[in-house]
Amino acid sequence: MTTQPIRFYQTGTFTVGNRLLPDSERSAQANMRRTNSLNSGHRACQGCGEALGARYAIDAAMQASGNRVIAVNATGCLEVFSTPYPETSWQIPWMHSLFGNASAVAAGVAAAMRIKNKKDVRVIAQGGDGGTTDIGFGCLSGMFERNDDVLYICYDNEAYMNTGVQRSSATPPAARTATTMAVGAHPGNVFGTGKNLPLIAMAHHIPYVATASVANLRDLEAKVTRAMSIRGSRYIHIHVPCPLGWGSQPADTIRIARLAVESGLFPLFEAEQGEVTGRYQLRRRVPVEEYLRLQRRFAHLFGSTPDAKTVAAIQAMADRNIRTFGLAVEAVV
Ligand SMILES: Cc1ncc(C[n+]2csc(CCOP(=O)(O)OP(=O)(O)O)c2C)c(N)n1
Ligand code: SF4
Repeated sequence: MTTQPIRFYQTGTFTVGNRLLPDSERSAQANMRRTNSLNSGHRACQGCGEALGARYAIDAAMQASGNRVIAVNATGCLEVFSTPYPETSWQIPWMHSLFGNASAVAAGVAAAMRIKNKKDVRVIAQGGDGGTTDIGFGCLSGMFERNDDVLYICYDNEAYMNTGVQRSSATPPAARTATTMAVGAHPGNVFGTGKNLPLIAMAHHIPYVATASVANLRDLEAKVTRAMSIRGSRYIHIHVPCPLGWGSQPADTIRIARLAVESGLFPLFEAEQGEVTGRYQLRRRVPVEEYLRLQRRFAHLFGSTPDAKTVAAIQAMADRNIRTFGLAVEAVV
């Protein structure tokens, strides 16, 4: 088949761009034989970033492994909306662990596969940010330290959504949740707390760490595919807007995810053995205000008494990310 040079933006569309690419470069979602791992009929809210991220991630993992994936799922929205017993939307071998031990259960499944000499069967553990950065953190760190052959995927919607939007250690500063200050001079989550799980994962020197976003699904698929080509512990942290918890319009999910990336608040990068090996550079840089204004959890920053100081502090966080990860186009020659 003859091919023609194509422009970057053409490949972002599944209807047109993929037909212009050689088979090997087409997205998993454009493949008619994709698994549809997380099938229709589940009960996620309209515009749920987590449902979208999980479908793309697991379909890409299935494609990369010749459909040999077992997934272990922590308690949380993804588990609850996909699998109201006795129904399930999963089309793959899938197991519900406890809230805090998905990585330990997955490590056990991987060990069982090794003992049974089924090394072609690959194991994925997945959960929300609460299940990952808080209650599951010890088990996850242990899995990294042992370098168990598991890909862990965290779907970060920045709070405990399944139980009614409580703060997690991944909730950003100033965001209002059901358990952060509702009133006062500085309502919302406090500054200076929380955890950056991708950086903590890198500190374990595991083979592969990446961040991804539903704003860039080709990049997400590529990172899952890369992770599946590696043995040992791997970690992917996916930013997934949650219309219910963030107070945003369901139709704005991708727009908001894109603004998080383009403002520098959610840097996209890859790291191997603790060293950053790739980053997504920002062709268009937007002020954080564009991202914050679309979400009611930040509405108190823009009301009748705007809180410019807090917005400036959030802007400073984005600017720091841009410097730290070299995201500005002019940063790399
Ligand atoms: C030991 C334990 N504590 C609390 C709960 C209740 N619980 C179930 S899901 C959940 C929140 C999940 O939040 P997160 O991991 O961030 O995932 P999300 O729902 O946001 O995707 C909580 C607190 C539980 N199932 N088990
Ligand atoms: S609460 Fe949020 S994460 Fe949960 S299903 Fe709804 S949109 Fe998705």
